[in-house]
Amino acid sequence: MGYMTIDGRKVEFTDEKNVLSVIRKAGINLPTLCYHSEVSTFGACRLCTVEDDRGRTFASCSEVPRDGMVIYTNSGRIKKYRKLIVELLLSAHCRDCTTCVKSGECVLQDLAHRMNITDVRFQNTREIRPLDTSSPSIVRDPNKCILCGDCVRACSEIQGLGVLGFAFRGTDAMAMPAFNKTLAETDCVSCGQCRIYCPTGAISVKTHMDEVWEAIADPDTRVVAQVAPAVRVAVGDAFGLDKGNSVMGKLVAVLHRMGFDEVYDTAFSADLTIMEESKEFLERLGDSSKLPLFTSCCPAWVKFLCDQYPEYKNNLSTCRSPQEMFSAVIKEYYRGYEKNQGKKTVVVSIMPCTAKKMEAVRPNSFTHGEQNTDIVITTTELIRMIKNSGIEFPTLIPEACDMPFGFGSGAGVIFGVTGGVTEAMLRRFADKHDKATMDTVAETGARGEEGIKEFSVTYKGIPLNVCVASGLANAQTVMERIKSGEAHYHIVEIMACRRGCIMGGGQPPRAGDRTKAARKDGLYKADNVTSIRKADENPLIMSLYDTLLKGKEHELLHNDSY
Ligand code: HC0
Ligand code: SF4
Repeated sequence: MGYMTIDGRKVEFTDEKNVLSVIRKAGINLPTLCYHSEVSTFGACRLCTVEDDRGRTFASCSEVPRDGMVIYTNSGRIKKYRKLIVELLLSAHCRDCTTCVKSGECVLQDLAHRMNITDVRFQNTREIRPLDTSSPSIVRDPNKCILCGDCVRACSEIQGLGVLGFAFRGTDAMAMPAFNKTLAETDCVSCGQCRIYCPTGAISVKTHMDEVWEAIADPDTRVVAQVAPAVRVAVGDAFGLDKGNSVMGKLVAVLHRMGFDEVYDTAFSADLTIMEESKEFLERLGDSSKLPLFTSCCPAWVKFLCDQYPEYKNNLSTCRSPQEMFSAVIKEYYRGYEKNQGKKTVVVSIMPCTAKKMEAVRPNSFTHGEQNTDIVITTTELIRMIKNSGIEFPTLIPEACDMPFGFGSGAGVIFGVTGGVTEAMLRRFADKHDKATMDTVAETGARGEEGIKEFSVTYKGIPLNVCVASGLANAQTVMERIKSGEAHYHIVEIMACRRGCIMGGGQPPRAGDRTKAARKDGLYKADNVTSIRKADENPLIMSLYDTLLKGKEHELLHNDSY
């Protein structure tokens, strides 16, 4: 603990790891392009440079706070210096701001505006490079790379993959895959965390908004939407509503107004997943085979396991993800003229996730040769489409989902946060459904922010070891421990994104600690106000098993292979 003087005001510091954090705590939003608290400090952009009372300038992200320091964050010299840095970055940057996918969210654009840069004095001499559009989920535009290294550190430190690195030297330098490979030729899992960390348009979501508008405009097409759990807690913020509060009812209303014929909640098929996955687990437990059971709803994790640990493929649950189960069920429902009345059905899935775009085109996401999910759009694309429609989102009166698949239990809703799938499964195993039982399940150890959680529960007298992890670097640690025989689990839940889908690669980027906590709390609150909190008590799921699913459980709800 100590004190420093920042711009003439005395500020206390405690365990802040650098001067930048103390400055921000003091309410000064010092700009940065390469600083993120969850990855290592790089110190490359120098925008957080400050001056001390002896005239020394230094990057505040790389300086440890010391008692008695006197810091100036906005002296004339520093302001000039900072403006020059942004100007130099802009001089080597493609400046098609009006048509850039990142327009309005770009940190560089925002800084240029903040610093009143209306003219760039230097000429761009970099040659124009081709875009990498090989990935089904993300696009890399080397002309917008500012070498901050954020994507490189996110991919290697959080995801443990290291798909991106620095290549070439001097003015030719850029962040890209090794050996000039395209993203499709690497071990990229499409999680989109590089896009979340990228401050400019150098890495962006591959968008599919036009395809959705086209389907809506076609009178011979029935357009059906499913909305993932984590989307509802990330949209309100973009329209000035409270951070993290679920806006599911308003989303249903706006999608109807935009022209969708039917709107459903992916929490419904998350309930289906729980029914199938818990049944599968009990079968494996019964004959002690293919344990631990690995969850299979996160496609980035599934790809990671198949690429890096193929010897464990058989341990993956055969369950399709809720996205794929729902789409297969909707397509089956409208198969046959009596139901479809000659109209083609297009399923649009609205996800917090870039990897879901990859999952939708995976060979095992087809039923009877037809792709289950036709179009996947991310939360960010949905927000843009709502703005495009001109509908005033905050004033909308909430609406309910359509029937016959219009209700998901609270168990399905919490899928969007790390530990949610496990908690939903443990609820399924519980005999009772009263609040006290639900509270007991919530306290078993599945909840919480830690990247790796381990705990034991007892099912019918059998002790079960459970592991819940998020972030692929953590998944790697878990896998190595299983491989070496150090850890023995029965159930392992992995989500590729830290904290789960609420922090997916398709969510609005640059979520600070407050936003992260609000999204998580928002999902638990939405669960709390749902009258049915166990998947096996969802009456719509029960009737589906007696009707449309009869004899078709495997073909519609499971993957034959990975
Ligand atoms: Fe998720 Fe899902 S919880 S992966 O993050 O299981 O994207 O929100 O929709 O499919 O339900 C994403 C979120 C989903 C699926 C569900 C699962
Ligand atoms: Fe997608 Fe969720 Fe997996 Fe992230 S954790 S890759 S958002 S499914």
